[in-house]
Amino acid sequence: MKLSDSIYVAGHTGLVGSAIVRLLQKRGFNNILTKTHEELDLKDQMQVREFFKENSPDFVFLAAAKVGGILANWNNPAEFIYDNLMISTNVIHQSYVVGVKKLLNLGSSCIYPKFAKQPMNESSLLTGLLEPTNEPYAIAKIASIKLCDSYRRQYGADFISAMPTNLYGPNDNFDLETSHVLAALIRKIHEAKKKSAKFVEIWGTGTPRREFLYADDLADALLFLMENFSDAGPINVGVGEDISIQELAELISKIVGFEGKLEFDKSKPDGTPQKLLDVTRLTELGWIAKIAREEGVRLTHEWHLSNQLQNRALD
Ligand code: GFB
Repeated sequence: MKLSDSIYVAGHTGLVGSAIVRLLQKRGFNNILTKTHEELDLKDQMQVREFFKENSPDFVFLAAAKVGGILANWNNPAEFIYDNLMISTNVIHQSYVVGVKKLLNLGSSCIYPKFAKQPMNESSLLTGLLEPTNEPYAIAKIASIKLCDSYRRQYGADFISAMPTNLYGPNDNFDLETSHVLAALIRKIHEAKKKSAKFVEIWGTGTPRREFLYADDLADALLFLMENFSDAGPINVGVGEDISIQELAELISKIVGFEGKLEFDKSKPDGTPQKLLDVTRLTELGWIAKIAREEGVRLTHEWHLSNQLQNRALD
């Protein structure tokens, strides 16, 4: 990739897209193309067609998606399947139409079966039933992998699909109803500490295990894949180790300085019992994660605090 190549980052305001833009800017890329949701609705086929015709980017990072935590997925299945199918279909097809040199499509580790053998290898795709809480989202993401693979096989398009594990970092969503667990626990535990609460509520049993990747590490891996990888099928991006939700809550309590108890609300869903990616393929290509979990949680906590202060200043 040349520094002057035009690179469209779809979803640049989100957790992943913003990390990709930060990295591209740091590396000196000077032709980064972004559009806000108001300027370009990626669900709208005509708008996407016009945008690609006018801009004809060299490279595309497809980081735009309707995403959310376990409850958001469960409560909004129609949006999670429709929005994601429309976004992927429009962006991938128009990238082919204008001859994009390379496209990187982003999925999620929830594409793998609920009871896939751990750590989950890329070959476990479509070998079993999905986790019901996020099946619509997972189906849309599987469809987007198959779109890339089909355009690769039929038209020779260089479209690749990266499957990150659970993510966190700056620009994450901290809304308690719709967020993922790590952001939610930073906020809940921080607020519990401020109120000197005796306990904090954690959804589920605390036993599910998740792997967490810092967004800037993911961006680094994605640029690495854009420059060094070209193949069909998903390629996993993770750190190679997981932690239980209870252990995560304990780690965040330590970082935030909360000394109260953890109370588990078992009426809330646990989701998949374990989600740990097999990252052998990526490691063999020469990439490993660099940001340790404790450091990443600290940075995310700091970001949340300064962002909260900024929001208050604007009130
Ligand atoms: O991150 P999370 O919402 O999604 O939840 P998934 C992970 C685990 O944390 C579940 C527990 O076992 C939750 O019950 N948990 C505990 C909490 N307290 C909380 C809380 O306050 N908020 C949240 N959100 N969880 C999502 C999928 O699954 O992961 C998506 O639904 C996507 O499709 C994404 O793949 C990466 O890891 O279970």
